[in-house]
Amino acid sequence: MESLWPSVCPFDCPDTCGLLVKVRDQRAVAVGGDPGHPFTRGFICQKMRHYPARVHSPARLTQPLLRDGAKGSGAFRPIGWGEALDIIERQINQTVERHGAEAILPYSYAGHMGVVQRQAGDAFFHKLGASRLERTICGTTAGLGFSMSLGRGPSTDIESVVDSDFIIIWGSNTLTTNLHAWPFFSEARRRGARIVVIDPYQNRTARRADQHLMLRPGSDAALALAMMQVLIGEDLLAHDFIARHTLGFEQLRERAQEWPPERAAQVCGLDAQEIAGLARDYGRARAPYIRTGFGFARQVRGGMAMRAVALLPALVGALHQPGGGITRTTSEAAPFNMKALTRPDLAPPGVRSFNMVQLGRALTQAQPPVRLLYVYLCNPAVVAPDTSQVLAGLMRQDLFTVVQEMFLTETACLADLVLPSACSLEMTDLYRAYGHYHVQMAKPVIPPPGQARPLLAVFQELAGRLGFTEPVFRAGEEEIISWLLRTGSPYLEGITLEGLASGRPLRVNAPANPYAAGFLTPSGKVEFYSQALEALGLDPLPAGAPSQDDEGLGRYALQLITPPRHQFLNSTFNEVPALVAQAGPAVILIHPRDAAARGIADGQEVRVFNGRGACVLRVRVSQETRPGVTVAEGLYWGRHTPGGQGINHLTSQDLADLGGSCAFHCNLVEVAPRQ
Ligand SMILES: Nc1nc2c(c(=O)[nH]1)N[C@H]1C(S)=C(S)[C@@H](COP(=O)(O)OP(=O)(O)OC[C@H]3O[C@@H](n4cnc5c(=O)[nH]c(N)nc54)[C@H](O)[C@@H]3O)O[C@H]1N2
Ligand SMILES: Nc1nc2c(c(=O)[nH]1)N[C@H]1C(S)=C(S)[C@@H](COP(=O)(O)OP(=O)(O)OC[C@H]3O[C@@H](n4cnc5c(=O)[nH]c(N)nc54)[C@H](O)[C@@H]3O)O[C@H]1N2
Ligand SMILES: [Mo]
Repeated sequence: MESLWPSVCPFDCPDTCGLLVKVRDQRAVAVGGDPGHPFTRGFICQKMRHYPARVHSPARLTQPLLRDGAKGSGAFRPIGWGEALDIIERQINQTVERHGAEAILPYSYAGHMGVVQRQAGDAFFHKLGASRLERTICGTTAGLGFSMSLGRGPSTDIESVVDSDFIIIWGSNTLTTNLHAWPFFSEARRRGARIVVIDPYQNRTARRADQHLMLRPGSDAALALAMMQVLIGEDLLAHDFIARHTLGFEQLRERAQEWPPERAAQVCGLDAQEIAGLARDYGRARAPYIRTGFGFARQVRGGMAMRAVALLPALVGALHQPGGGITRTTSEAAPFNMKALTRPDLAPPGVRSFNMVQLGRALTQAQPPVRLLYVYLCNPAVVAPDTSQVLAGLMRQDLFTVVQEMFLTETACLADLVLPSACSLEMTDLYRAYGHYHVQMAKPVIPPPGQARPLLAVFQELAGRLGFTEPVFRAGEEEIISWLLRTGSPYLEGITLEGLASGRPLRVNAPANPYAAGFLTPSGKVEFYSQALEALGLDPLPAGAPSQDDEGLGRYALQLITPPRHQFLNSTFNEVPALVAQAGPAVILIHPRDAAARGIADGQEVRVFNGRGACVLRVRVSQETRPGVTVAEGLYWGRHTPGGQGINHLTSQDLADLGGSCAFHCNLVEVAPRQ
């Protein structure tokens, strides 16, 4: 007997697709798109078409595993849940007794985006008094930079962009990382819009655009300031909007004067005419729109770059034009009552915290040391920067590491205890998106394999053993979802547990134009001049200085960016052989001029290195990147690369200017033929 069930894609992608899962004999035999989903409209990415192979993979963990050999040897023996939980309970009690609760550190991110399971450990670690984790690895720099200009809250609805006549895709590889936005952009193009991509290399999206500005990584703020100069100098301004809704225009005018297109052209590696032309097209468009990716914010001055770009629509009044505007994230239109689940009030005051970008330092340098690391929904041995220091930390003999996972990832291989996890098709959860305005609930459609369990069940059992009695440690998923919906927010009015139980996507009450009612900045206006930044000792105006990898300056000549690969989702899907095969070998893209200068030929294996580490990749010599810039797409597990080392051996733990994210695309490296 076959049946078809609604579900939701659990992965960290703006699209949060509505799915239909075909189930036979308690197995998911096919996953497809739900045609009834207003944003994702019935098609899914290549990765998710392989979801059944991932869910039912022979490599899936089905039993708790205890290390049974040297650390990192990968030798484990299966044990029962009772024994596994006894061990964790004992480890926690011993650690607290001997070293205090702050010697415990949870480490989690976004392997599963359902709100309940993703946050299932928070209340537990708060109550325990464990060290706090700042979960900043992805979007906090982009978020803070953007909000310093336009404020918090949701941004332009991608569905409205069909009415735009000029679309800039700025530092986003939309066709790979936000696929379901493309039909809306295409529809705008069918109606006459032009699509411009601003990106250091010719990614999949740039190939389909009408124009591609291949700027140097880290130079976006200079480009935005030069555009401002042209808009102001040629009076392509929305005077009425500026007068009513912005703060600090006169100071901005002065700052922009410092950035004639000729100066920006030097910094960006572009032609001054090209920059002026872009500004004119943008300024003359009826409803210009910008899709901001995260790309240009993953730079050491990435917050400032995002802030500068976010100011452009205010100069031309695009924020009040149907079809125009700017999109960064939509998730703030679903402001769930997260505290009911995460219970920050349970944490003792003054507990120390670690930025997750700096896990390497936390595990090797923190005093007093971290003794018990509890990892879930994250694969830091691959995704965190400065891998060699992360690995040195995980190899410490006096560190006990628990990893809750679906697969023996590189992180799990370094654990002392591995717990098998259920996946999205096997648990109940609530989903919101960061690329559209729909929320949806999914219920289990198949049972978990073997002894795999949902995260919530595991943390609740541990809480019980430690004598934690708050309701959050007993409530079921649906009860928790009902708490999450109690917000009083007009956005969530009418969204009920009963409505969600249908399994259908429900649209939140985000206004058609999120900027119609003003801006959630301190002044209520768009802030060309930001007193909040000034108070932080930072430049109150957008600043054009480019980002650079100071550590490599003068030592390594090539910039390296490390954006997502089409076939993977961060490091996930490395466990699906068909997708690994499709992704092909881990490659570094290098311009013919740079290859020739180093005697490197297409297809050769090269050593890519800097002061932080090295890895071996296969070269693709190509004009798809610019001279001086190399590109390595994707987070391959180390074991899938020729030298066994992933790309994050080359990236830095230093934080970006605002919000504490990682400058994953700001690296200087050198490349040499493999010895
Ligand atoms: N297939 C697939 N989809 C994904 C992911 C994945 O790994 N694979 N990851 C998901 C996650 S977690 C996220 S956060 C999003 C990220 O989605 P994006 O925002 O698209 O990804 P980024 O890594 O930020 O890179 C976007 C683009 O920025 C460019 N870039 C790098 N540096 C600069 C710069 O200095 N200036 C400019 N203008 N561009 C620059 C890169 O070349 C890349 O083309 O995607 C999600 N979707
Ligand atoms: N060089 C470089 N590094 C990057 C990036 C980059 O662009 N360049 N991107 C960064 C970004 S944007 C992000 S968001 C981070 C992402 O970093 P992570 O959040 O660590 O993402 P994944 O690599 O997908 O790892 C998630 C893990 O969760 C597991 N998982 C999935 N579902 C479940 C589940 O239901 N239960 C349990 N227990 N586990 C599950 C998966 O098997 C996987 O191993 O990586 C960052 N790292
Ligand atoms: Mo991310």
